[in-house]
Amino acid sequence: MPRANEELEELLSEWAELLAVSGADAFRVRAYEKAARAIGGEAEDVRAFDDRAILAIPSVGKSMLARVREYLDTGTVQELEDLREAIPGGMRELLRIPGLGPKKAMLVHRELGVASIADLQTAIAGQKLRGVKGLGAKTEENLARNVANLRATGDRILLDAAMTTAEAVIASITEAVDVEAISFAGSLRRMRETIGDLDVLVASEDAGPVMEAFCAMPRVAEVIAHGTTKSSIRTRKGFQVDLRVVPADSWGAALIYFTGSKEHNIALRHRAIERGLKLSEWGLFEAESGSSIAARTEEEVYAALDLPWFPPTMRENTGEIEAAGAGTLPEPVTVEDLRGDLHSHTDMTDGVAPLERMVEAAAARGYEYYVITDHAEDLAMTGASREQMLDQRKKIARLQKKYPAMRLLHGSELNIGKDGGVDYDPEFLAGYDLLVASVHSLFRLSREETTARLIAAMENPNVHVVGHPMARLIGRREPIDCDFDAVCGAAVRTGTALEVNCFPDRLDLRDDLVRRAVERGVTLAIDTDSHAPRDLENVRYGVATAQRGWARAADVLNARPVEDVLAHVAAKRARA
Ligand code: DGT
Ligand code: CA
Ligand code: CA
Ligand code: ZN
Repeated sequence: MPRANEELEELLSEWAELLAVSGADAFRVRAYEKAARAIGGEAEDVRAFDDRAILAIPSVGKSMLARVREYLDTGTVQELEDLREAIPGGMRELLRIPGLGPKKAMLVHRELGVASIADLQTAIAGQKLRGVKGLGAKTEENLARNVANLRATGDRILLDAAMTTAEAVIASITEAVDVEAISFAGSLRRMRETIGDLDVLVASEDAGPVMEAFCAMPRVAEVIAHGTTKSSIRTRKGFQVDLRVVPADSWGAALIYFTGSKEHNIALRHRAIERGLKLSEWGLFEAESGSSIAARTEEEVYAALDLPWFPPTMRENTGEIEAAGAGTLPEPVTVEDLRGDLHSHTDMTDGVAPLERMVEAAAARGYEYYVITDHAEDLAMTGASREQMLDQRKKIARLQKKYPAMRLLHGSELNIGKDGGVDYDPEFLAGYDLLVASVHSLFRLSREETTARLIAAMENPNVHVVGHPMARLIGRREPIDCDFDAVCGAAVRTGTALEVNCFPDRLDLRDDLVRRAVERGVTLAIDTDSHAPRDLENVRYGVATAQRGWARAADVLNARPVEDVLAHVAAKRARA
């Protein structure tokens, strides 16, 4: 059964949004948002929690407990159902548009009858918004641009949302029927940063019951196609899922085919033809006689083409087949290679969980070290004062005694200013074990200014890792513009690591930039930037992104022992 945490997070965020569009006060909306984040960020399945354990989750009080209980007992909450009835379904999607808050969404709904993004586009095209009191032509132009932006990536979904759905689909099928093998395939298995549709592959001699179970899942909103070995559905969240059933005999060939990429498949097929063979989703065959050479496992099929097995993250036909042939394909970094995390937050700044809970979650992963890097003072509204930081350092020292096998390090996430300067002063910074520095403002400076800004930050002996270096938010904010090769050059020269941030809406550096950085000898840090215990599990997305960029364990700072990480910091400070 899927964890109740994600379901509750989704339910409470929907609730918060519906409250917002219905004009509830901001304090109430915030309470639902905070509870949603805290429950989603809880590492254990709340289904197994008693009332006391639920109340121990940050931001969950008595009234929220009652709603959580009602959901766990009945599968829904009546009060939310009433809100759903009262507010048109499309209103929620309007809130996805940057620049259209709940107040403006209500305004266009009341004045123009707009109840979906499509309605809004029609209203914008007809220049109707500028006539509404409180909006104007400027707002209309901004919204037009933001809607267009949203459409550009809006049809693809983020990796973690796709993964959560795929895992739930697989659980539903395997609970209902026995199958010989089941896997997600397509771009999800390759861990692209966004996913068009979800592909699930099943090996079974009896496809009928699998199809039935798939189309009857509670999350299905619409059956797009129901065939004998292929079906497609759309979930209530609007995700399309394609399912295929193949015989176990051709599992390996089918998995290669449906994992793709299409370009990787095409290159494989050419390689087969060169060898007098024919490759399809059914297997690898002799072209003349049609007799089968290999089909049962991926390894067999690749081996018959004189190739090693490729991790799905490296199947984009960007040179992997040639490199494998030449014996130069790198062995990519894995989740197991990581020994610690260099970037994490607590509720002292904008995290949802206290220090103790974050450290407990890191220890549960078996990490050898964990760096707490709450936001520094220059970050408006959020950053911590020096007193708070020093107080946290004492708490960490006390907590360290409880964790003899894991080294706790005190850091901070500094803010890179316009000219590359950072928070605090050199004396205060010298008191930290390790420092991350990130761009959190002024995202649209010129290419020259941005390049100089990043390089200046890296020249600072107290900047050891650049956090989410391109500052992008997938589908919401473009990367900052810089001369990336110059940035890599400075990273190598100054001994600064560049982060691969694991947050599913960041994945920054993104895959192609990882590849360029690795080629230039840059040291990477694969960090979760966790704001909740559950976020630590995002390592799999960051590691996949690093694999897509062909990074090896040797390229990754936090795949090294703690002594090496501290030596990296000391080496940089010694140059000053
Ligand atoms: P997406 O869904 O846009 O994120 O990307 P994919 O890669 O999941 O693409 P999708 O769902 O259209 O197809 C799943 C896999 O099936 C794809 O990765 C490779 C295979 N495939 C689909 N169409 C073709 C094709 O025309 N030729 C070949 N060789 N393979 C194909
Ligand atoms: Ca797909
Ligand atoms: Ca598909
Ligand atoms: Zn952070």
